[in-house]
Amino acid sequence: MPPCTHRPAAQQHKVQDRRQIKINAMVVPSAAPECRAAAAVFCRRGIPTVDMSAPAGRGELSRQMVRACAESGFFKAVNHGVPPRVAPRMDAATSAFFAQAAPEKQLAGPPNPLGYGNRSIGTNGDVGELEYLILHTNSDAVAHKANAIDKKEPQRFSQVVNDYVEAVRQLACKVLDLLGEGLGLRDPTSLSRLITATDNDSLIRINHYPPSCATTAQERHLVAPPRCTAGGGATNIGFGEHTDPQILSVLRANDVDGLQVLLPDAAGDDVWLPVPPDPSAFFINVGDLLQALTNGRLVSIRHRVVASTSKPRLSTIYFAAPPLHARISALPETVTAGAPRRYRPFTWAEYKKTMYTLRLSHNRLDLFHVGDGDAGGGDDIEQE
Ligand SMILES: O=C(O)CCC(=O)C(=O)O
Repeated sequence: MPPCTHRPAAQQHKVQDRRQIKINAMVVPSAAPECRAAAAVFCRRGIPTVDMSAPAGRGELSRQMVRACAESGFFKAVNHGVPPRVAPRMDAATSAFFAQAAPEKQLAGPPNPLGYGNRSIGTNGDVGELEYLILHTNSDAVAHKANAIDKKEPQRFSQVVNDYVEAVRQLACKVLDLLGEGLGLRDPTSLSRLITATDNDSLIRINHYPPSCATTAQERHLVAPPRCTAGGGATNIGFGEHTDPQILSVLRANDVDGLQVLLPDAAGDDVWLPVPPDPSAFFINVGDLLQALTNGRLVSIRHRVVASTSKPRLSTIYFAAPPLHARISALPETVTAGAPRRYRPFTWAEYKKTMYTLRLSHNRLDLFHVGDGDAGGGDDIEQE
């Protein structure tokens, strides 16, 4: 096994929509871990990295982005334009929250699904080595929750979160508009308009992984035997494998590693690839809804977090979502005779409801596949 890959037990995720494309044609290479064999191209060229300042022009930027999202569902955005003080302020405010004693933090819980949670993820038995805070990005919702999160200065906490949300929303919109252009959409802003609708359902999630469940660095780069994970897991799981259900996720973390993405190697077998941390960058994940909207052309990326060694990992993820009533259906430009419609139309509310009945690792989109013979044309995005 090469040092930068973990082969998942029994290759259990041969999902129907899994891309067959190998990782190639990546953009600006960034530092990659040592790698001997599997997923060698990814390892050799580094993770797909996109320079948002568009040194080669906007057209080339949108092509690079579509390629990264079609091949791996994931890229690292550099020169992203997020003001430099926004993220450190958010880190300081959320670190102060997590530094409190447990009874203080519990005042912001339980996660139903918003609020403070510890180890338990969702209501179907998933657990991870982390504590977290989930907030709706609506400023009224932030202000309401801030009273339990920062009892001394709730308004200051709200301001920090609102500034962060605004900055990452702008980044997400820029990415979606560029993807819209690269996909040749008649209205390239149709994707970003879903997440700027006043009643959008976007969330912000802050994960804090304490350094309690230690593996050695060597173990993390090999197949890590479990040390403190019960139940025969192959590694110490901080956050179990899953795809993000929304449209797009914008992830930023401190300089502690742990994030891994699942991608096929040269033989077509899925392997876990560690993503080197970079607090100056944002990592963009395609979510399930974007896969459905693009009729599978862009693929949602399966990822997980493996518990780290000596330092706590702090990550903040903005999940860009449409309004609950938004109807999700393949965009007409993505449906052709050769690429018939893959998913039946559904609302985000319906998708969320289904998601809440399933384990984290479930491939939820498979439940929305159209059967043979009922694949019609694509629809325009509608918000009912
Ligand atoms: O904490 C991380 O780096 C990623 C966590 C994640 O995938 C999630 O919260 O959905």
